[in-house]
Amino acid sequence: MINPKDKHLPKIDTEDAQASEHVKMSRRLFLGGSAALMGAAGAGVGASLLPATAQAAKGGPASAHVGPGELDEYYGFWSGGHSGEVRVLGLPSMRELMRIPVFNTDSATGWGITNESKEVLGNTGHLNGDCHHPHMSMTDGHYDGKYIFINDKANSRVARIRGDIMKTDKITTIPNVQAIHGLRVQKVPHTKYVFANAEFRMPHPNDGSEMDAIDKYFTMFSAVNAETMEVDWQVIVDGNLDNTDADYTGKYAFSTCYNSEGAVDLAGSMRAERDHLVIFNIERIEAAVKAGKFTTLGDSKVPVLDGRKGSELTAYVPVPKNPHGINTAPGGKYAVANGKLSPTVTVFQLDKFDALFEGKIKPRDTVVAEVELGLGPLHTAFDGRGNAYTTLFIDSQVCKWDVEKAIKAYNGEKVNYIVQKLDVHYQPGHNHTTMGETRDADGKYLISLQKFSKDRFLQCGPLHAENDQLIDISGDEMVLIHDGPTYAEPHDCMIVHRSKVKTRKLYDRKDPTFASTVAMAKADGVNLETDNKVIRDGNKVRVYMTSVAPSYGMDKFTVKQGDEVTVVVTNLDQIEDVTHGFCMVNHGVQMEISPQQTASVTFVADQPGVHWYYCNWFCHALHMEMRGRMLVEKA
Ligand code: RUQ
Ligand code: CUA
Ligand code: CA
Repeated sequence: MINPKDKHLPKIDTEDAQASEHVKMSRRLFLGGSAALMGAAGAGVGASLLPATAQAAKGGPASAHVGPGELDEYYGFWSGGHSGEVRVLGLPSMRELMRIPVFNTDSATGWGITNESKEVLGNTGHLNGDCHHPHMSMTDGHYDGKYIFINDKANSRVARIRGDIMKTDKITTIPNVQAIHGLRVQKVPHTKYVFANAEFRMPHPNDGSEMDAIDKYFTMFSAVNAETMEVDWQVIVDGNLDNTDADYTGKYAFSTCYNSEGAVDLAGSMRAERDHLVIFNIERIEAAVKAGKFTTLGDSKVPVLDGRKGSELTAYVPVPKNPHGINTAPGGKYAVANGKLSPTVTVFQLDKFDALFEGKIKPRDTVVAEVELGLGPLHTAFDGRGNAYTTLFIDSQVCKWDVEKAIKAYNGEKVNYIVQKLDVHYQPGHNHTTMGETRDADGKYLISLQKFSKDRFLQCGPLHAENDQLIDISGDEMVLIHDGPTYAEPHDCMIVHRSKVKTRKLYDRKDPTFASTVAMAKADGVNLETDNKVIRDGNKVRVYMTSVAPSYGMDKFTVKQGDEVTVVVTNLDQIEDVTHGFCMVNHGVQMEISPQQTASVTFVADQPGVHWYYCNWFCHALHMEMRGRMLVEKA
């Protein structure tokens, strides 16, 4: 086994390996230190941070170390897979900064427990989720910081997270499909649509009358409106849908299909040597919707168009074999489909799609290279300098290759398009470069997300952590600089320069996330900012209280056994980071109330007696004393 460290660090001629290690270390520390000083002199947020690479200004690879009190240069948004959440990391330190509950319940924040979160979650009754693909909204191919979207394969949903407060604010269930997998945003002119692939083919109508008429099954490509979060249209396709991406003109989106066979079993879905990429012509689809050339399915009102083979709304390009990821290069000249069961990647030249839809060229004429990289290519990322980085699942490697040289080699020239292969540990799926899915790809870091960690960390029972590895790609060679254990399962991530993310420190009192609660208070004649009041409405009781560290505005209230009690807390603190909580002991309720936020929770007071409530977010030296009593009178 090759040690990647030996391969890529500059050779130092000494017999004492430890001494050379020491030389490298101190040089790194020296560079880090001087960069820190420069950062301090340059001052201000956005000034460059310590080991800001370009192979750490040629002194060796960058360090993932970000010193105490120093800020990271990038935000990483990590899919939490079947944990159902999204995680926010800082890069290069890989420190976990925040968790954003989405398709899960979260005890700390009360997500799935509070009325405000239940309103977002809807009443699907699903407490689980399986998210894969987080992507930030864009304007003209640049991240705009406004939203982050994520799919839920488990319950066929798409969620939106607000960039300013980092909370989920909308969740949409996609009708008439099963298992939303691939998700990407329209990059240009701005994110009007979020494209969502439904993976599994199914009967229509799916009314229980038939299981085995599988030739009648189909699935659909959906366009979710980024602002309304309604589905604007759906397109029926041949085969199934795996991953998706969009171009930089706003005209096309395209998805891979691994099951062109339409099989329902494993062997069947591997029968064909080629499956396909399906290209969606957005202008034509929008025109067809406008002209009323659509149907609807079931109870849903969403326009459904037929994009199966022969339709002028789509084009199908054969691609070997069970292709998985599809990735558009920054700037949008090329997109790369990753072969999975074929050792190849297929390179499409996107400006040929117009000619394809005009019937001037054949589907395969859009392919400008199809070259071998290694076993199990799954996803590709780009550095903005003409290099692509493809994960090889079976080889446990990242392959760096030169796109223009690959095209030359495909055309018969004798050039070596493979630049380097780096071992990763072990079995990579997605990878992602800093800013790499936008026009602003800066080629500093690559994240490789491994499905297995095996022996890399202390073990914690049979269930292992996964391993997210940080690689410095700023120089001629990739150098592994950090191993990051993660909990199930970061399918995918994206890395956004911190200048693109602008978050609030306090809630705006007009924040729409608690607008319904504000409206309820208004109807009760309650001023949330001043009043501490109990309102009785039949057997429904609404308890309104304020909070200022270290006390609630109300230290006791009385209800009757069997009442449905809604506690509404408004945090009047104006100080950054002073979040309060509300927990009613033995009632299964708990929530976060951040500064200037209103949050509410409803429960049944079914146990007579005195019940304590307390603040469970540490807020003050007298945090333990921040508590009160509810008396439940026997019915
Ligand atoms: S997929 S490991 Cu769910 Cu994005 Cu490729
Ligand atoms: Cu308020 Cu702890
Ligand atoms: Ca197949």
